[in-house]
Amino acid sequence: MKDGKNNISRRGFLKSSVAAAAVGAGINSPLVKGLVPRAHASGSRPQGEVTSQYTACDMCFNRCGMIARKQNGVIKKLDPNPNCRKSRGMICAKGNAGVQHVYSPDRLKYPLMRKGKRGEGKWERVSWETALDYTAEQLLKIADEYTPCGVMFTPGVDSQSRFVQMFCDVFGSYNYTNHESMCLLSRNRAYLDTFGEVPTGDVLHSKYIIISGSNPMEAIMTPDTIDFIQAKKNGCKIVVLDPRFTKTAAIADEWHQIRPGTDMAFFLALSHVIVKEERFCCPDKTYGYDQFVEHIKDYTPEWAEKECGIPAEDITRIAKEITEAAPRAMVYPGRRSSDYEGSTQIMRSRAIVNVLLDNWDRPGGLMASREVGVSSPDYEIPWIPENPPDRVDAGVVPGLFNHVGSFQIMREAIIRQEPYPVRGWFSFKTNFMQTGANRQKTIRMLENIDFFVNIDIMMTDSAWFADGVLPGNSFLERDDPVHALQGSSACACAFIREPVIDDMFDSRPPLWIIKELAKRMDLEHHFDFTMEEFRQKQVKDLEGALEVMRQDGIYFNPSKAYGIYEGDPMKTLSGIKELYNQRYEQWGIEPMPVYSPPRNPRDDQFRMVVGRPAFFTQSRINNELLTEFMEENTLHMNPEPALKLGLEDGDMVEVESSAGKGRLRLEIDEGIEKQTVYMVTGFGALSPQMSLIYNKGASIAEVLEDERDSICGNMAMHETFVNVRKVS
Ligand SMILES: Nc1nc2c(c(=O)[nH]1)N[C@H]1C(S)=C(S)[C@@H](COP(=O)(O)OP(=O)(O)OC[C@H]3O[C@@H](n4cnc5c(=O)[nH]c(N)nc54)[C@H](O)[C@@H]3O)O[C@H]1N2
Ligand SMILES: Nc1nc2c(c(=O)[nH]1)N[C@H]1C(S)=C(S)[C@@H](COP(=O)(O)OP(=O)(O)OC[C@H]3O[C@@H](n4cnc5c(=O)[nH]c(N)nc54)[C@H](O)[C@@H]3O)O[C@H]1N2
Ligand code: SF4
Ligand SMILES: [Mo]
Repeated sequence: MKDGKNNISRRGFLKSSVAAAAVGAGINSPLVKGLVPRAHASGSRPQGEVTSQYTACDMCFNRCGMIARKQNGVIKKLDPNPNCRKSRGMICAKGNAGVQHVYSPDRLKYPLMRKGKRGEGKWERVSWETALDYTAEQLLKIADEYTPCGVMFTPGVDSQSRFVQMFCDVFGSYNYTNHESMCLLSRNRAYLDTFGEVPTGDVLHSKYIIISGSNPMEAIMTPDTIDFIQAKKNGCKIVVLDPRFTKTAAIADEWHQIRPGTDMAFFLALSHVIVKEERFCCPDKTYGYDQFVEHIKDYTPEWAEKECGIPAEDITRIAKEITEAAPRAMVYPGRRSSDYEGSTQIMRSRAIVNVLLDNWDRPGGLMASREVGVSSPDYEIPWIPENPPDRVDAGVVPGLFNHVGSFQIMREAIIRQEPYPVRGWFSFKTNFMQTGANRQKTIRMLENIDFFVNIDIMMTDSAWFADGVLPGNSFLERDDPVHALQGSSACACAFIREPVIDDMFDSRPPLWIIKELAKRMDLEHHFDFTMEEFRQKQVKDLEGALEVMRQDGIYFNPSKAYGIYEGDPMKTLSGIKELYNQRYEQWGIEPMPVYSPPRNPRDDQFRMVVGRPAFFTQSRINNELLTEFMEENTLHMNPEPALKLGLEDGDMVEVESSAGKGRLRLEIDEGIEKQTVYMVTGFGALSPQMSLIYNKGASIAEVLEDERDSICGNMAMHETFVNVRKVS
């Protein structure tokens, strides 16, 4: 047993969970009460003492509060932490499967260096000393020849990714990117350019919610996923627009099978009705109201019906209903928006409806960031005179986020070696070979990469193509910095992780790896701190917070939840909510969303859309407890086109786009739009060491074409058109 300070004695634990249930009564008492654990499940007679320790899940980015139960040095079970308001005292199937994440036989055990050709799978086991020496030498060599910007850094979602960012900065590269440019940047762009801030939805207190382009019943977001159910019980009306009949559609009051890519037509028409019927209270609190009224005068419900397929009378009715519920109403500010070339403007049309609902910073509407109070310790970024003037992906789209750029544009730049060569890749906890659309292009990019080092816990497809593979440790083996969490009215909280078990095999924590590399590059002074010293700096303004994190597994800051702005200006250029965006005007793009119909597949083609099931996170599916739910992916197709193509449920089909192809079984799905197909991400692994998913199903990354959002460079995956044919 490590002497982690957040161990809970069993008695202490039971006491604290009962207390938590009582405290939580105001929030969600039946849920929390149901979770007070019994000492042991009846019938189980453990041999050694069962110890319990607080931690936080890392099976996806939500970081739900957890309690690890350990016996004889082995983690036996992961339970929810009832004190955690963000996760409402729950964990999901993926969280439960965290035990298998740690103990998977497929875990990377030692540092490996490539021997054969890339992707050939010939590896040599080396010591950490050798691996670190070689990695540092290669990165320095590239920096020497091509400047430090010659190395691209891509850390994934992790509490320690901040250290990778620091490493990138002090190494001297601007070429940092992460999952965000394949995930949520179009959403962020749109909300920043409307409200000056990216909000969270106050689902729990809402009376009317339109969910469009999100599927929170499967794409789990805490607490939203749980709160949708509670809100519905409280009488909230839920309207879902999705070309697929999802689990979210299943709990909704209304589901409209919208034509893919036409959401803007629906939302502009919604605005049209709200404005025309003078259902908006406060035009003077917005920038460009008059121009907006003029702009949407022809976007009538009758016009929109022809575009999106949703009847005009429904659009008119929904506009009336949602404004009657306002301000306790919203268009849900869903997360993933890596869909269309026009995603930012589609998202803007949704954000604008939220402006018209006057729901900003109010209960049941959109919430501004609450204060958690965790600080980000400063560090100095060196000035490197020989570096190029900007990021390698700069200047291609007007609304690029300078801090993360765009993987899509970077990959193009690396392939063309323009505007300058990038020859190194440092990746921690990402698997772009499965999550970046157009896998063949990623492989092509590697032709111009002299050295690719990948830190993962498994030999993923990305690791399989690396030159050096370093085994990272998992969340249950780690000391992590303080991590602040936001997420609706429930939470402004923070937690830490302390090791539940020792590092398995020869795996190492990210900060250790970075410190060791920094030592070899004369950069160690930047990392001259212990984890505890770093945490102390993070909580310098929160007296006693670390103790609370250790005692309860979570610290909650009871800061103001609503009315945070209270008359203060918005963080937009005009200081008020922008219907008309001045910056877009400066950039020479449409200041208000202008509808143009999506590109559509030919009659013999289908549009591929992405999404996720509740039991997998992205490509992290090589987990025995989770592949039980799905052993291989299938291609979902509506019965009508299937009949035309002579296809039956279970047939083996080939799905092919201009990017690539894959073979998998067909699944007849009555809930999917006729010219749309869908498949789950992560299967069809190239790496034989992903033993549960190697050669199982097909990889969607191989098939997805890689268009991009024309404003912010986010990957646009739903612009993919495919042909489907039967194969034997
Ligand atoms: N086709 C398709 N593509 C998509 C999406 C989609 O839905 N479909 N979604 C997009 C979105 S929204 C996102 S956010 C991105 C996500 O893109 P990625 O961040 O690339 O996604 P993951 O599959 O979560 O990759 C995480 C990697 O971290 C490894 N890992 C897990 N735990 C640890 C650990 O403790 N230490 C280390 N070192 N490694 C660890 C896993 O083995 C895995 O290889 O993908 C985007 N791409
Ligand atoms: N179980 C699980 N939960 C997760 C994740 C995970 O991998 N697994 N990943 C997490 C991450 S990183 C993210 S970003 C979030 C993503 O969470 P969400 O933003 O909810 O994303 P998706 O699951 O991609 O859902 C997108 C939905 O949009 C639909 N859609 C496709 N085209 C259109 C269109 O033109 N119009 C409309 N109205 N709908 C359309 C798709 O059919 C799909 O149901 O989920 C998070 N939660
Ligand atoms: S939603 Fe599930 S996988 Fe994600 S952090 Fe919570 S319990 Fe873990
Ligand atoms: Mo994401």
